[in-house]
Amino acid sequence: MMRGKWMPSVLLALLAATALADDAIARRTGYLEQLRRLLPESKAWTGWIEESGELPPDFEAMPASAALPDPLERDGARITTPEAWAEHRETLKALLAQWVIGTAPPTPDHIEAAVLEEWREEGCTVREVELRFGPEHRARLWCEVMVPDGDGPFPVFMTQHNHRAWALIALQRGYLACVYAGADTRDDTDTFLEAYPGYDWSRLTRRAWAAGRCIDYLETVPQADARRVAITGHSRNGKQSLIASALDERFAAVISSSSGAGGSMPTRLYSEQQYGEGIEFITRNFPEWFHPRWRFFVGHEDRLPVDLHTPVALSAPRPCLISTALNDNVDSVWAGEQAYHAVKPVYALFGAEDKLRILYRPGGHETWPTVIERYIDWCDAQFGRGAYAFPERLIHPYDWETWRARARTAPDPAAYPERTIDELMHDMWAGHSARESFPEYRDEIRAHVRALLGSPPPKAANPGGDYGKEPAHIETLLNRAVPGARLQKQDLVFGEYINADVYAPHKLDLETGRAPAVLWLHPVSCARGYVMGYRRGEHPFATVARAGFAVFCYDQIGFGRRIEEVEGFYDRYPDWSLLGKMVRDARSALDVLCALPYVDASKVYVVGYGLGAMVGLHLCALDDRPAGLLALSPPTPFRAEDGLRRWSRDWLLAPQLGCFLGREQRLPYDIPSLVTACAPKPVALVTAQLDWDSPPAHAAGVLEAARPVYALFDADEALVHLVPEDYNRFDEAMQAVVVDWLRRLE
Ligand code: GTR
Repeated sequence: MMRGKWMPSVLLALLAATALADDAIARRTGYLEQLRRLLPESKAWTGWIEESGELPPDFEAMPASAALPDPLERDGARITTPEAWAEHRETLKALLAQWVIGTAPPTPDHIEAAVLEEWREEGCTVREVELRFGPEHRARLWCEVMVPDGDGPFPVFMTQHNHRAWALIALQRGYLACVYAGADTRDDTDTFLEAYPGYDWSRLTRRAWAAGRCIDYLETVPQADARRVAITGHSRNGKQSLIASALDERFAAVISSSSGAGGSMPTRLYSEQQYGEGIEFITRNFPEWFHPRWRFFVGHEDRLPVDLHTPVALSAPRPCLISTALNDNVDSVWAGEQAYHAVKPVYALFGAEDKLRILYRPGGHETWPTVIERYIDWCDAQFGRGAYAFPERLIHPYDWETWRARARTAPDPAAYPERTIDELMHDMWAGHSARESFPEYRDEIRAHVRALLGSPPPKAANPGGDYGKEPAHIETLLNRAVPGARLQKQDLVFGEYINADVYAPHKLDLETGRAPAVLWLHPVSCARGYVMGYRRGEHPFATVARAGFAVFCYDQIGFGRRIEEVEGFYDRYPDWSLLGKMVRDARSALDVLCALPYVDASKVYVVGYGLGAMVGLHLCALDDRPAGLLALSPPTPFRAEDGLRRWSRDWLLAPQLGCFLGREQRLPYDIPSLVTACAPKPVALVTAQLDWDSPPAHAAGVLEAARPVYALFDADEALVHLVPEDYNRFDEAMQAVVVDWLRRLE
């Protein structure tokens, strides 16, 4: 009897499980088809998919998080001891291998070293060595060691073949220098593939693992202090240096030099939506560097179980210096600092907070001797060889509690009633539901917005001029010297001494023409401000200008030319907000833009992307001059999950809003309020289908909530939601969406 009952329930359970598994397969197949539709062709990737038969993971079943995963969180609990971390570290390593870098073999047992050549130079001996290891010693690695005269043992400075000149500086500083054939200029790591056929490691992982073989060898060299080995490399070699340090704890220090995407830049925070090098770019241009599985996450970056702050976390508590340049387009100052804050607690677990530092240098992606001397200062400081100071320098304000302690005024959520978005919209609108009373309604919203942007310091108008124009070398650094074909560019200075570039079609007569115009508000874009650091095709501002618009572009505070202006902002203006400053700058831009002789001031549109959309919404709510707003990847409602934290606490854009964290229902305005304050002007929200930062459903909700106000003006059609099948990027297809909307208004 038991049996009779038992059988059907097992069968049912089996059937249900099979149906679920089928659903998951169908979803995963769907993701793959969509990726193949959206992503530019990568033959290497397609080949891998065909060969391996792999499908993307079931994203729906993976936890989503816009914030960086906390390295100290395990199954919802927090790790509080070094012992627990040691265990968790292995899990993170395995996840990193699985999703991003592939798996490397264990340390080989026995390594053979044959000296190829040895010679004397000034105060040192130089030796070229061939290492052989692995099954039947089939794997091979060339390296060169430069040993200072004397007994040693000397600390070791290790880097890749192409950075030999860096090694010479280290030698000059008394290090045993070691360079190995794990670089584009000399790479022996293909021999590893033959020796270890069962591993799916990518090229950078092989190179990183090669560095460990050099330590194996150095452990046999009496003049080498194998307990004091530092590894470094630049850019792609910065990536491999971090991987080396993550994989092999014998590295006593690591310096990641402008390592960028797949290095120290987390994918969630440094991608195409931040004008950086996203997964799509890097896995297509350099298909061998990482595991092809990583490419599945384009458009689903928020599902990555480990992000690229993990190799730094895995280096804790060993010294790690993250070196970058302020205008380095391979990196992002903002994303780097966010990653730093995310990893710091791991170092804190060991009381080793000062072992993690960011080192800024001026300029772009390049390095020069001063920079390398600083790297060696860092090694000296860590190895007890010199008291070099590496004070913590952070550019973007981060610490909300400090802001709160200093601000003389801050909003009090208790002063406002608790309301859902619907209640908020309804209550505020209820008193004014006639066209004539709209200005009162709008003024009420404006008053709330102004109050939450903090107290602005004094301001007098600037009609614009050209004193202080961007000099040519800065234009070159920020990649905006040449306006490009069929365009002309005017440089000017506006507001509080801010540089702007106006791009216009070359046929527009600047004295007699009258063109519609666009105020362009860029997203988080550290290295180059309004110009993309990485791009496919044309720049958005150029596309729009070619379509017949005068496009007013400038770097917002904290980006491009103005990167350092954000540092210490709240020391200077404790009661104001960065968002308030950004809106002020945008309004000053309108002062000048609307007065340009070749601009039709009745046709000035605002186009903002990401952060720029946030600024644009506030600008248009406060200022009557724009004729319309297009917001790409707009902010989600503050009342939505995680809608407030990013703007207010993770990054002090509007710290006043942070007072409402956990009490969002008391906010006296929300994103739909901003839209309604623009009524009846056209407002378009553009959210790519795969935009996890600004999901289409939220934008749809915002417009829905705003519709009753627009209906009063019979302007329902002015509110538009565009949802291209895409991920969050501003490529030419997305630019066409923008141009199309602008043209329709024309
Ligand atoms: C770039 C790549 C960067 C960086 C750089 C380099 O093209 O996009 O991530 O690795 O190469 O290594 O110089």
